[in-house]
Amino acid sequence: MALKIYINGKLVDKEDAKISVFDHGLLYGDGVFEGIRAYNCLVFKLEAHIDRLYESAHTIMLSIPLTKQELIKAVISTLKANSFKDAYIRLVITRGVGDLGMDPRKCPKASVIIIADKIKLYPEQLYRDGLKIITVPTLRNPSETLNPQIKSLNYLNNIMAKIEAVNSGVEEAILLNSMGFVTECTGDNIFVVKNGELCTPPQYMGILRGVTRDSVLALARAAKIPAREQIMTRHEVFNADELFLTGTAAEIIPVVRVDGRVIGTGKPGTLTLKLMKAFHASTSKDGVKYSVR
Ligand code: PXG
Repeated sequence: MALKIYINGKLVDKEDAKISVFDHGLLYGDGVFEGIRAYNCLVFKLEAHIDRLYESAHTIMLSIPLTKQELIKAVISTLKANSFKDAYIRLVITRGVGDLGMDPRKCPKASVIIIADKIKLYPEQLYRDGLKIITVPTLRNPSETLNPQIKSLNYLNNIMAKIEAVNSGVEEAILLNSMGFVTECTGDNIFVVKNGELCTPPQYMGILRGVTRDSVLALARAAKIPAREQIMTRHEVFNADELFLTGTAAEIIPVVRVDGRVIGTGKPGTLTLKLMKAFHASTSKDGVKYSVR
């Protein structure tokens, strides 16, 4: 059965899921998106993702032609149409069809696209052994230029960093800001563990406030693990007892080497493993339920 894609109110076969070359999402990266996961017929943290999507859209003055409830319904319909119990969901809102000028006033209606597909994960082995990552020359967009809090269709900043990581033979990259402080990775937030305490860079360092990051902070606090937002340099990263990344696609993934330095014991840490367990347990709880035939 062909994959069913939602475009502007219709569920169509993948082959027929097309948008105009005049769509400003394509011409200018003018739009916003979300990456969401469904676990065993539960869309994890769907409301948090929807809220963030509407906030991104509000900031770029993009009016989503559906209410939040209607959009939630459309996500569920897309999952049901594909009989997916587990899925990776990509919600994309573009400025819509305009002319070749960048003026968004020429785009009368935003396009709404929902793609649900099988999740592609990092190989299981990387969760057991941990990732090797590097810091890259590309700096994170400063908030005062393009706020990373807007999850926009302009991901070149992140893609540049990804290219630099891949060129060096690793999967992920740490991006610093212009002051040399650690921000985040290309599509994941970063956490260090030091002396039993969990630290992650604060939002004002110029990061996307990840939904998974928020979940991990809440899980840590519930487990009485001290957790705080703290600015950090590479020095704190190199000298961490444990290090891990968080994101919707990657969930929690341990990191064991940064720029050639071994982190902690060189193996995923005990606190990291504990949080991975707690996170997996939480994916059956916090979200919007649905059923498939
Ligand atoms: N930082 C950035 C810059 C992101 O794009 C995260 C952190 C983690 O946020 P959540 O809410 O997912 O915990 C993201 C999320 C990918 C991919 O292929 C990841 C994201 C977006 C697009 C693709 O891994 N991002």
